[in-house]
Amino acid sequence: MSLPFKEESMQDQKFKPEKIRNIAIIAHIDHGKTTMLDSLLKQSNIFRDNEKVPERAMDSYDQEKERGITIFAKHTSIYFKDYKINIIDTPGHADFSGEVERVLGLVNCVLLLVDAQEGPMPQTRFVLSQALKMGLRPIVVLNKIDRPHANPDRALNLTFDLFVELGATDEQLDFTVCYASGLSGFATKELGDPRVNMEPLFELIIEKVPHPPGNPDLPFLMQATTLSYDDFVGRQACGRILEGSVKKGQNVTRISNTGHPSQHKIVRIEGYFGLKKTEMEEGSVGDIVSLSGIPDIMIGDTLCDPSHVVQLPPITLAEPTLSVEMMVNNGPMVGKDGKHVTMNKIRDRLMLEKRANISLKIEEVEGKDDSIRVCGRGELHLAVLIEAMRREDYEFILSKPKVILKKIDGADHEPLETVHIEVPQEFSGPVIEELSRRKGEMRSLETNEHDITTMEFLMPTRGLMGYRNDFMTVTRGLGILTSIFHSYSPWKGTIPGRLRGVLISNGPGKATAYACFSVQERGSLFVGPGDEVYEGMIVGEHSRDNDLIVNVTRGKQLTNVRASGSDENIILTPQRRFTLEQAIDFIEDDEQVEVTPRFIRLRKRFLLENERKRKS
Ligand SMILES: Nc1nc2c(ncn2[C@@H]2O[C@H](COP(=O)(O)OP(=O)(O)OP(=O)(O)O)[C@@H](O)[C@H]2O)c(=O)[nH]1
Ligand SMILES: [Mg+2]
Repeated sequence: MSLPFKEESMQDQKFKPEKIRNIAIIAHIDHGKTTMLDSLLKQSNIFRDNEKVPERAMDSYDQEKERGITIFAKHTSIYFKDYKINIIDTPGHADFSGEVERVLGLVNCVLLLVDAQEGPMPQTRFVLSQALKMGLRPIVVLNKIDRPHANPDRALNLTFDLFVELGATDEQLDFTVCYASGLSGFATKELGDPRVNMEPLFELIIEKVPHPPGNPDLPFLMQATTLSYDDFVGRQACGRILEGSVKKGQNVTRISNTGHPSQHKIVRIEGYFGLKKTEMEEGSVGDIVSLSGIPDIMIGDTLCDPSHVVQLPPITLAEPTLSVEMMVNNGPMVGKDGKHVTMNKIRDRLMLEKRANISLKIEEVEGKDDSIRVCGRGELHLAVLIEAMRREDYEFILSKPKVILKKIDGADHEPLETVHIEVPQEFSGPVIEELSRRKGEMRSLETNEHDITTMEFLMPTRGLMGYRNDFMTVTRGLGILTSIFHSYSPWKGTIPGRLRGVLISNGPGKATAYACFSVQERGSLFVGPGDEVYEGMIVGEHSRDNDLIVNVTRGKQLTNVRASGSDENIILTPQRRFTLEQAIDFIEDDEQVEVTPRFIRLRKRFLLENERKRKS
């Protein structure tokens, strides 16, 4: 059965709270949240026949498309029968768990997606524990049942065990289950039911998700949960209306986190119609809306009716675990590529980011005015911000990320992570060996009938840093590695770093094919002919454990007699080019990454300092 096409004007209709459903889709990374939303969007008939709907339509941010993962939680509204369903897509990568924590306050239920082949994974545990803590009763969706080795019964049993383990109440344990394939676009209430469309899931959402609480006759009340930015109206605050309603042009009071009140006029109210933002005249209780007109609004701020001022408790999130120092580029190539190179520019950009990206922390570095510390939830959390800044023409230097230590009973404690690994069995040996070297403790090991070995380790975040590149190489890209914060534990002692040294350029110039050819025997090169290098720049990885100073700019000596054909015979091995994360992952304490819009260069810190001393 196909539902009638919905007109955009539906958005303007007033929905009573009984006709609104607010729900978030949560899961481990890649378990199919965004793809499931594609099917829900398509089958709610909000697209015209000739309208092209992109794959993973909700992943609209450029880095989301490129990386194939969701980074920011985003909401949309779809319509089923006479109901309005506000659905929030959330990221599954552990580094963005702050996004999940934050949006759970908006919804009254979650769809917990579990890959029917893989079963629950570390991030399933995290997001489920958050949902249970909030008192929500999840609907469990065993997803990807079209996969050849899907085993929904096993996945369901493991999910049930996880609920028990996380201390679910009897009510929460009595969860509703459905089976689905977001990719094929069907959901069924029983495993054997005909696989037709998503309607069974739509019906479950209407039937099982409690409607939002709140009284339409009380004064307006809302909390800013997410921020967005619009070129015309500036900053927008998104949240669920907790009580009453709000009209365009109405005055509201904003209470900041510090309790400071200010008066504002609402200039625009927006909701969603599928992928489009649409304007509304009025927002009413239970609905999720974006409000414009409060220029300095911050996450967690309360918005309320001036006649009835209350302050809602602030939104708190788990602390960052990793920090990186961002410094002004003091290298010889400063300003050649990037436009914004001063500390003031960098600081302003970071402060702007902090407003919306609240699991980020920005700190001054004592005694250094050309440096600022950025703290986040993990390497990817930081890398997404750094990549965004690069694209906006910023240029700076990064130090090796450090874990953030906590003093507990006077002793230093460091973050530990649970690391979940899946590799073809033949690669398990080298993985185990390397993780043990990095102070990983194996918790479980299992090989299934398809020769896939699944392992779980508990290890210091520090030990995992720098391992991801290696893991991908060792497993030839076939391995899966995910990790999630576990706890703080007493400092585990020294962890050996990279096994190999680096090749360092002895001076400035352009790399030549001739010089690269002779240096490449020493290890693998990161630069190729024509690349500009400078003294102290890391141009390759040595094949031994010590660092080596090399000359990659040397030209061939001219002789009176031209040896025939000698230049043409040079065959260079392709250079290794780093992505931002790979570069950050690669460096050691005395090394740095130079980030510019077009280049990622590595350098040895002390050599540059020596050079400066010599010059001054
Ligand atoms: N076989 C099969 N593959 C699916 C299904 N749903 C999603 N996939 C695939 O799984 C991969 C991840 O899908 P996404 O929808 O991006 O997963 P996600 O949960 O949104 O991932 P994150 O946002 O990064 O956490 C993609 O390659 C999809 O094509 C499904 O029902 N069946
Ligand atoms: Mg996604």
